Amino acid sequence: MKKRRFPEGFLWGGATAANQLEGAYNEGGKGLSIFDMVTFIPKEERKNDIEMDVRSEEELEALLAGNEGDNFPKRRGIDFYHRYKEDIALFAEMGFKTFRMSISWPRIFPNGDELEPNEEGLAFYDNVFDELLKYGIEPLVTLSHYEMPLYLVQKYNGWTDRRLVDYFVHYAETVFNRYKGKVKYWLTFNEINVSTISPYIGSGILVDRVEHKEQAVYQALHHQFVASARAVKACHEMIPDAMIGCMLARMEVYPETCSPDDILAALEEDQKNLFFTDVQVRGYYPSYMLSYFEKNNIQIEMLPGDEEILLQHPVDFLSFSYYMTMVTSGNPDRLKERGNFFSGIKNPYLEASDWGWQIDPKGLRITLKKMYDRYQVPLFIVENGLGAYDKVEEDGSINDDYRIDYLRAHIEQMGEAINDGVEVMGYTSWGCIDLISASTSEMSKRYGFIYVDQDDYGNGTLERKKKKSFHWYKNVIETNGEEL
Ligand code: BGP
Repeated sequence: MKKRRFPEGFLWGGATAANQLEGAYNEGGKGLSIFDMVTFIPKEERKNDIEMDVRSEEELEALLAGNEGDNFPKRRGIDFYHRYKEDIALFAEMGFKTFRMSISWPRIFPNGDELEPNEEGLAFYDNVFDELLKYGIEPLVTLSHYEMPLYLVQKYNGWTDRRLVDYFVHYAETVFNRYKGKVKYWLTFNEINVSTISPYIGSGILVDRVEHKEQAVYQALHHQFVASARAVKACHEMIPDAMIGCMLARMEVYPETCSPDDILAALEEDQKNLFFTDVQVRGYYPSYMLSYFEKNNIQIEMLPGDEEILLQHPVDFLSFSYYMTMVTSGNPDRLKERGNFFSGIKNPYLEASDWGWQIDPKGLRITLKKMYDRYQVPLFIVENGLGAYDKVEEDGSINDDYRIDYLRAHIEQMGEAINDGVEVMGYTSWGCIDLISASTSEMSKRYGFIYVDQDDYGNGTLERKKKKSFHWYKNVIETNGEEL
């Protein structure tokens, strides 16, 4: 068997986000976040798996006034807030070199626009980082993972308002300053390209309040780009040995056939995503996007200095989530089918998960090669994994061979990409411990090596159990990816 060349010091680990695991949504002085108002819709009632029911303005008002109405399972998370020591001990047992987590912005600044941080929130993350470092696990911290303070949505309509740049930078500087001795790896915005699909989740925009949706989304994104670049600048100044990256949801787009029309359609679809990394890694707006703005009557308001800040402070590395690939066509009628999660067209060569996410390990190798060719900066796969239903057997075991197969095939292809010359810093599989799903708020869509006893309605003991994949992944890390 060919030897894989995972470099020494390769950062193996797992990934999570505060809003999906911490719980304690109203403890420790935390303000409400945008995710605290996403409703859980049972599978039978959902029209599709990307539907997220964001509440109305009135409900939002009621939430902010403390009149909470029903209780969403999401708010309980998996209670990491109180159980982090137990969970981190399990990560350490698997041999994690790194743990991707996010800081909940409203735990530090409950409203988002105040000057003084909430000390209790800061202290919580001090404890979490200390616990990780005790085991030699490097924290990899996302500053904003779908969880801005809800107040910023209500008062400013999220990132459409320029003032958020300063609020975010103040938040970033506060946590850089506090954790400079503890955290070396940072990410600015989780899946920054998601705003074009879900403006609320990605940029905190209530679309009912705007006239031209795309205009509002791209203007908000401009503010996020500037905020991200200013955070990069601050991070470099305040923590000289740190590395800070951008993060996007990476989905390769395949043409349905070799017809030039399909190939052009796939290229253009992909450019809409590459735009995000072009700005954050290369440091400027690409001409294809400026032309798209012109054709669609979108005017981005830039202030003097914006272009300089983007150019002078690109990210150190590029990270992404990778779950699936898409297929597109130059023929609009073909796109009306719904056989694949994002694009309509089903790829007949691939299987899909129970949620219609088409599984494509080789696509990971393709995307790694492409992104490295384009940018020549280190890459980091910070999310990858299989959402699946798990069964606890009578003897308490959980035999998740399907998950092992999925991860093995992807890690194998990542190894091939490294053999092809791609520089990869690390790999953190998504939801290393079962947590609440971002797109569906389900608990039963599980990704973890560690099972958590809780159902979609928040019932269960929250007891943690090791799955079969726990032992498998431990060995992968121990052998630095040699034994899969
Ligand atoms: C990514 C998000 C994560 C995560 C993951 C899996 O888009 O960054 O927060 O949840 O997808 O998605 P889901 O939870 O919807 O299965």
